[in-house]
Amino acid sequence: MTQNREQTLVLVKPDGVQRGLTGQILARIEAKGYVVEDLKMIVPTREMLTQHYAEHEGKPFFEPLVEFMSSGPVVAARVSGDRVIEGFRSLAGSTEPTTAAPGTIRGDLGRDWGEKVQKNLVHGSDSTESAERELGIWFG
Ligand code: RTP
Ligand code: MG
Repeated sequence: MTQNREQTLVLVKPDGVQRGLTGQILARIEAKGYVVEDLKMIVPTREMLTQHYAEHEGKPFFEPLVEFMSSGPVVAARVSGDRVIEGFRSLAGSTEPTTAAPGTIRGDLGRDWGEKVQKNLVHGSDSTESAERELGIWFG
């Protein structure tokens, strides 16, 4: 069988940390069989977030997103496993928590709070290129 061991960046966003869901979220990642290789809690700087969300610069939700993401501590994890990039995105569910499928992190634990930014609990890298770039930003 071909192995495709990858690493991805997972973030528990400020809403997830503030709601006390970090443990549950990490438990779901581990229960699926992925490995948490490194872990830290930080309040990200604007500069880090501008790099992290470079693809969204100029979009209407960019400013509120940076504001929200720097509003409190974020838990960053380097997670490994075969096809973990795709696998974690699937576990996280679609971006909008109101309609994310039940069974996913966003679908089970998230909802709409009537705000400008989708507070959707987690981030996961969306490609091998993004994962490499984002792990560099968060873990150096
Ligand atoms: P992420 O990058 O955080 O894993 O989420 P994603 O791929 O599902 O979503 P993406 O399109 O990359 O957007 C990044 C984050 O920006 C916030 N967002 N808010 N219109 C909105 O209110 C809006 N659109 C995007 C979300 O927090 C989203 O996860
Ligand atoms: Mg994204």
